[in-house]
Amino acid sequence: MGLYQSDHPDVPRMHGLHLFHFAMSNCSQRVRLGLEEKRLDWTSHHLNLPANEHVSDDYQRINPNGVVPTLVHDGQVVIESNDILVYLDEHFPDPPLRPADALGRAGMDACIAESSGFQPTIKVLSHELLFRPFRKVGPEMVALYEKAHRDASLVSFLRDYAENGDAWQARVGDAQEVLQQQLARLESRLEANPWLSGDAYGLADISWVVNANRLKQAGVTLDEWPRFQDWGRRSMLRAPFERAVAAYQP
Ligand SMILES: N[C@@H](CCC(=O)N[C@@H](CS)C(=O)NCC(=O)O)C(=O)O
Repeated sequence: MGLYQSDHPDVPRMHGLHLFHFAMSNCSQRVRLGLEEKRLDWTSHHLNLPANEHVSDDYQRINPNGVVPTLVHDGQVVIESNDILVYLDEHFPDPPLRPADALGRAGMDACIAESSGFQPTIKVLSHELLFRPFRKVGPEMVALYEKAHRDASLVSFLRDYAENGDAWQARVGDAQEVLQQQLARLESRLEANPWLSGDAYGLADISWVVNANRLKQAGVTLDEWPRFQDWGRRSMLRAPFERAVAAYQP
């Protein structure tokens, strides 16, 4: 569980639910969707990622990984989007978004773990297929980011993206391969269950639908995966998806 003991002086003063997020971040969309499905009120702290607002010392005291989202609930910091979903379901159990039986829960947990493992892949694909026309990153930006961000792997990601050379193309090739393997696993899970969470819509669906939406926006062909396509369409028809994801899209 992504609980973090922050020493930031503002954190203990945050009552209720506070979310540090970015409109177009898929990990932020996931948590906003969880909050909407639960119909919870929350206070927004919007950080503009392309403007590097998350790279400040101040924010890295709240989230040591220097990424969004971060939930603060009555002074408790929770990081990692999928851990935040589970935290919300534990603290606000109505409506329940996890199967009641242990076997069902284990299946759903495994599917959520796959979503966490898929983040580096969707990040590469998003940058290559969707963001590149809008997100120009030059060497000065990389240098500024490197100076301020504590995570070396994020720095090397940004450098590879900015240079757009062999290292970046290798990332894209790997991501395309992982994508097909992952879609095959999801397709097979949907052969046995109407939802990725099992019999009913739940946390695994919330976790994955933001990625399905990203693939759709990026124009990825999904003809080979009809169950996944149908599941994505059903999941995106839900009213909370409109409020948490679609409403934030430009
Ligand atoms: N495992 C983390 C990943 C969070 C993450 O990578 N967030 C992205 C946006 S989706 C971010 O803040 N990136 C900022 C950066 O790379 O500088 C989670 O699920 O919360």
